[in-house]
Amino acid sequence: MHALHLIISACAVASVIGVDRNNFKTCSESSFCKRNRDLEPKDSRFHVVPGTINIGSGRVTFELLNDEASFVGEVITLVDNTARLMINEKAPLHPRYVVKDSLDGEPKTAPLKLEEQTDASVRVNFGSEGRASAVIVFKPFRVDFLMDKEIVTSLNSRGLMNFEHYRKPALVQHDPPAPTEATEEHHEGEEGQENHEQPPAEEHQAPPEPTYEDWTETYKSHTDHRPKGPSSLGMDISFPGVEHVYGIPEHADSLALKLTKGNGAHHSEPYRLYNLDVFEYELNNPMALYGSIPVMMAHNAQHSTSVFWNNAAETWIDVSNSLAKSGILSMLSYFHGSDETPQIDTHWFSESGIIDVFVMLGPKPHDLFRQYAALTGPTPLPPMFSIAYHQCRWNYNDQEDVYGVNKGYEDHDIPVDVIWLDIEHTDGKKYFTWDVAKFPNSKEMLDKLWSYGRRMVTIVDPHIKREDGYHIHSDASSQGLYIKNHNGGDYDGWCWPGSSSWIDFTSPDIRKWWAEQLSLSRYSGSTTSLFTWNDMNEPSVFNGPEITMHKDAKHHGDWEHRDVHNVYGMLQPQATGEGQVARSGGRDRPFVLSRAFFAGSQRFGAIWTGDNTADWGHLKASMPMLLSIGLTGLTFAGADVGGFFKNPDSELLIRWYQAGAHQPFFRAHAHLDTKRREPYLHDENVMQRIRNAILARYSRLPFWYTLYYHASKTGVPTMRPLWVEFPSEEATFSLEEEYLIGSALLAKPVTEAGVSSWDVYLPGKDEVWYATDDLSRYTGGQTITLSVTLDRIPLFQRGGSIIPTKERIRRSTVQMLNDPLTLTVALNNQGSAKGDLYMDDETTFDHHSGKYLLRNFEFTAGKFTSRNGDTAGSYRSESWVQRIDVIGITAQPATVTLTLSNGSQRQLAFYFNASHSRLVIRKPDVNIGEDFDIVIA
Ligand code: NBV
Repeated sequence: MHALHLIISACAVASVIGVDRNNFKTCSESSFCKRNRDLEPKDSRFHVVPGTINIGSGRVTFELLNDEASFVGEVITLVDNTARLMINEKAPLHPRYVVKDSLDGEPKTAPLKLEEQTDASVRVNFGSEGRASAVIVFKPFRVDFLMDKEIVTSLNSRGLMNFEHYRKPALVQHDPPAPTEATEEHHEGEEGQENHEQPPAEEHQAPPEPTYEDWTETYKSHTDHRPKGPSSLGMDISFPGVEHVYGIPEHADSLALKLTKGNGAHHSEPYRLYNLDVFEYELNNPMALYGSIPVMMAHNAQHSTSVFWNNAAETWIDVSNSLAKSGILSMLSYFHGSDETPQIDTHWFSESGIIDVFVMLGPKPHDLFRQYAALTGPTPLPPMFSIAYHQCRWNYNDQEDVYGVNKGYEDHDIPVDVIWLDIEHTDGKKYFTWDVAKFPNSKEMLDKLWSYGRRMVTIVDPHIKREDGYHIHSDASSQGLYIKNHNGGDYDGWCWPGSSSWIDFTSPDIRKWWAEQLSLSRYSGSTTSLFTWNDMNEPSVFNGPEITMHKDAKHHGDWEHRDVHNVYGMLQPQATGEGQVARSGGRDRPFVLSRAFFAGSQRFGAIWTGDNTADWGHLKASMPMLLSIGLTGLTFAGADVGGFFKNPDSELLIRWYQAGAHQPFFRAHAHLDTKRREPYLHDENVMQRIRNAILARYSRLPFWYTLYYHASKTGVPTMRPLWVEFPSEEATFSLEEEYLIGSALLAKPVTEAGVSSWDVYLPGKDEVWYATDDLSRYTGGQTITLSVTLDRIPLFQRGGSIIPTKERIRRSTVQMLNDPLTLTVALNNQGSAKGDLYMDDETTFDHHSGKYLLRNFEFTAGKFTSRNGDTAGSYRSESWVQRIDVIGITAQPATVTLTLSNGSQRQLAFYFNASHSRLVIRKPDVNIGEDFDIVIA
């Protein structure tokens, strides 16, 4: 056993050969995937049982039949133009898993109005201002959702719905193959009772039931005992009138999803959602990665719609396109004019659970963010330090090494907020411990960092070393906190510490226990300036099938790992964050970074895109990857700056810092085998460029923080594809290398070597864009060719926006709290602009009880105003407005007059630069919390 594991982990660490596709299933190697994918569009086998339609308040229920079993269906109408379709077996042989952890509470139902009921269909109206309707067609069964009388989403219109009801093992069941070496090893020490159901004797007399496949399934040396038999389900979902769909991360692929089936298919495999630790993942690939968010957005110039497939089992999604056939449309011709509409057809199938689909009807991208946040929760406001710059490495060797890194930043006047420790800081990979030879006094180290305003993050993975005397293992084994194998013993697999077991985070009680491990008394050597990184939580199991857990492992509530796989990883950061909050007596906001994620993960911290590679392709891929993840609710996301594997040359490293500084989560990280590459280790000119990128992040932190504030209110991502802000501009629909930060900044980081010019599309015919460095003015609706040097970060401020910054160079955000503010006003074609600023104490939950401040800024007709944007906010900031820059102003003013809310007035000094069309208003020196006006005459 050990030899095998050593080989696997050695490969995982040492080889540099790219992804080993042999470790991961293709669709045809996964029996349920193949069964579902092979289905051909046809009239659905499912139909609504006549007389079973029941229209209640906020829901329509019905029974469905196929040739084999009965099902119950519900269309639930929810507030804000959202609906849910749930289909389960009527009397399943075993309960079927319904995912609850993704949701931020029970979705709020909305009343519905019956519009029409016939023998063939029922149509109900719901949502805001009666704009949304659902039509349930009985035979063949399909459900259409309409917004403003247009069909925007059709479910089962291609008849691909499938629902493998649980059944007793059929007579034709093959015997499970003899356990192989690996499976025996995996379960070594256990009694080999096969406790999955065997057909009772009398069943043998009955006619054989149809069988889908063998009950058990083997993959390589692994046997999935699948005691309940096949249980997959699927449904087709079409988006009429749409040619672009987005989302379903995590894939290292384009932002606009590619076709996977039919004419023009780019990929031969469906997109796969199954949280996996993929060593050296490949780009342009629909293979599964570390996280899964089963949410897809469909967009055209008129409307945006999205669907959330709330299922945590292994899921695959085919994407194809078609022209909607007149036959289908004619059935619904009472809504439709045209009979030739392009559409995207998708086909979703999962291994177990139920059909549970939320449909969000928009109709605009911003509506979708709000609608999805109402279901799964928004990103809570992160503490300020966590959106600043992080320095990580596998590994900082010891306390002295950490001090050296701190000193490197100090000596070169480069801000950094957090230094990270990877797995080697522990005593033998036992999380919540320290290797005391290397870290003899962790508290002293943490306090020393804190004296510079710097925090630390340590890694805590979900696999627990099975070692006697290790307190976490002792508790977990004696109190039954581990996931079980299919025979009921503790699941025992191989990971960094060697033989390990995995905490069962699906149990609320076990999460509570885990949270207690974060307390200062349990986590010895920790302080309140220590935060957490949850890695390997897909979970990664070196000797498991596809490097993850066996699907027949058992969780709390007797659910199989198969049912919960994709949500498991999210529940670890949830428990970890709860522990950090409890540790501070409920005062401080938590910070946890997780590698695995699922729908709803945004509630529990940040994620990153895992083990990327230091090459230009991976830098480029970080943009669409982060955009997809952000579109589906998880805006607090980043990619390892510099690339995890291999050594970046200095040009790539500079470009990566420039990109990372303009992405939502900004952390440099590197593999154990790479050369040290902290910014201060490079030549002066390289170091200065990296430093400038980091400074660009720090100066705009007030702006980023305000964007995170908006994300916390409405779910809107901080990093946005251009079409989110320019929804009717088709030229933006496939752009993925450039993006907006909020709605005011457009970034297109350089992602190629040796370039001296860089093409940037600036959206909006009526818009003006200003390069943030030389203030050149460009009109929108065109592609410009920008000349770039290694110093230049292509970044544009949108005319009509006002951006707050803090310009003093500091060690960390702690020292910046009360620093003065600069406001940059970029004028649009009408000579006006708007913006806002959110502030609070940056660390605690006091903003929940009103301790925050929101300012609204406006510039119009030569007058700048600052007004309270939320009178409920009572935070008093010590920050002052030190400068106001007005960009795009053509005439030199004669006077600039400040008027305070008490009526007192003062002339302000100013400076006008005609060639840059820039007016600098000096020292208004007004507290940021005050109302004031400035008139330029
Ligand atoms: O803990 C070591 C690494 C970590 O540095 C990296 O960021 C994770 O994605 N970890 C994976 C395990 C091993 C990777 C080869």
